[in-house]
Amino acid sequence: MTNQDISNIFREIAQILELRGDNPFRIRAYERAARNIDDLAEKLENISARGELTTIAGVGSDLARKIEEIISKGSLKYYEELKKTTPKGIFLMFQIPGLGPKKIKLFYDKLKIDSVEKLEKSARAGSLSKLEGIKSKTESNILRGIDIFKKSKERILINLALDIAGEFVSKMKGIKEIERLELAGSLRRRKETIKDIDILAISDKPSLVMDKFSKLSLVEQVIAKGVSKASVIAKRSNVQVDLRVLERKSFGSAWLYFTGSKEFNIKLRGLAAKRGYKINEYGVFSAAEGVGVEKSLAGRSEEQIFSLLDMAYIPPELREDRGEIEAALANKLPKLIELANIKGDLHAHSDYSDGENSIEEMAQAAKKLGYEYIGIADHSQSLKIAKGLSVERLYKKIEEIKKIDKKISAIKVLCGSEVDILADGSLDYPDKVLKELDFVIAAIHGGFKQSKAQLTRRIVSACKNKYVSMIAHPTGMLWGVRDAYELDFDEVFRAAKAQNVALEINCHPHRLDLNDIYAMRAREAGVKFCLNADAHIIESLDFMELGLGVARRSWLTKKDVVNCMKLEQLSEWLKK
Ligand code: DGT
Ligand code: CA
Repeated sequence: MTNQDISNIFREIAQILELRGDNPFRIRAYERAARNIDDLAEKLENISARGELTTIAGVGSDLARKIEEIISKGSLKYYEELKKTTPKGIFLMFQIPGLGPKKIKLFYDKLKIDSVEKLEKSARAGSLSKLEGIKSKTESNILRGIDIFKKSKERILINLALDIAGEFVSKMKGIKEIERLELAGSLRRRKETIKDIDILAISDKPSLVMDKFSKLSLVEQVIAKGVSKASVIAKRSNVQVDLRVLERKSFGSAWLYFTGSKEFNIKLRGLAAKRGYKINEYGVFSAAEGVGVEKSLAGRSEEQIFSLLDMAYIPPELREDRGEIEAALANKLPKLIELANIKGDLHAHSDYSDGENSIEEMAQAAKKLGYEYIGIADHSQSLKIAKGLSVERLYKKIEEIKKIDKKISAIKVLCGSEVDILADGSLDYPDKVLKELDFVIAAIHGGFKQSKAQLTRRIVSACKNKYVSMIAHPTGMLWGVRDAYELDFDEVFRAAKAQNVALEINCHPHRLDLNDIYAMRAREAGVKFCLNADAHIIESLDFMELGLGVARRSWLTKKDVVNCMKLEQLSEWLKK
């Protein structure tokens, strides 16, 4: 049982209870526990073995007992009983953004709708709006929600893919015939979402490796098994995992080929051809030689191939045919930002608003990561659902942070706020309050349906406030929930640059916002960035690494990113 299996059980319990109109507190408790379990870095089994389940935020003695039952028996009686009352397809309907339990129940009771497919059909046929209280606008909203839902099912998020790939790699380390093991494909390029996981291995016993791989306990189903390639479906998330077994002498060329992207491969092949080479997954060959007499000129390592083509080594994150090949030929590739360059995080939540940990716990966790500073930025007063802070509580927090900062050595604790940009573009605290903070990160949390011009104006006017240093998750995209809102990006980038406001690369896996496409454009426009984990619990501070992938894919160097500055410089910049 993985942590996710267990959190899914809790999530489904919450959904069934919702349908029954059960006690809202009970429902929230299951949801909260599920969310916090997803964020854990450690396996529940290990925590349980130490008898420490109740130290997990939101897990009391009752839920701890249920987790223990799932771990020891592989199932939960309470859940199995509840589940009998609910058709399976209903659980997927809960994942459609904008569709709540009341409507799900109504559609099920009145129209026997118990799957996403039936729901889509009924919405298209207009039968939902024949029900009392359902407008045709609701119908089109549901169809839009179904689109977002479907999109989120086609690919999985990078953090989940990394996790699953990590499990495969760690199990495969036990296969002694494997000499070397590497990830390839979109996962190695650190794309935000992944269709399938590509793994390469070196071995001189490929068929043995194929056998052992396809029999791993992580495998749900084997879809293909050849001499040197196997494709399986993993139990987790039903994601496809491809393994290719290679010879040592062609590993570099295969790694290059299967890392992609496809567009990069095509461009590189063209370049090689111009130089009289033929390049494929087996090596680099002289184009002049006839078939059968070919001798590989390079192929052991990627470095060897780039060097034969007389170009600099291109980091995997850049391989998208966005100018990196030309830059590598001219020896003008940027020196990409690295995790070690990050000196702190300026967007962390605490239990003052909707975070799970205290300020002090957040600060200690950030210190463990080696950060020089941590910025605690809780929500502002209007964001009631996230327990946004009244002015009074904000002042209390400022005082508390001063005390904590004195108490903890070797890390600076900064007091900021994630301040809502209201519908009219004004900020959720007056200037005289903002002035008291170490920094302000402004964000849009509502009014997403405004026009492009209105939304752009809101962000631009936030940039113009002299206390605002950053704009959080600039496009508002939330994976599986909503698409990015419309913005005039050129105007936003111009304002950010002119006002010296950094745009956030929010590192939370559901956001990764700005993404690489927009961040590249912003960098070209001369904008600065800030990489923030937006952690609501200490474990999530590690999301930084996911945002780092986006930053590298966007060609960013440490000079482009404000939280690569040391504390002293950063403080200067915040004051500006
Ligand atoms: P994904 O799986 O959609 O997230 O993205 P990738 O990039 O991992 O794509 P995938 O798994 O289909 O293929 C892995 C790599 O293999 C890809 O990045 C480049 C290479 N490749 C696949 N198909 C082709 C092709 O038709 N032409 C060329 N040149 N390369 C290909
Ligand atoms: Ca892939």
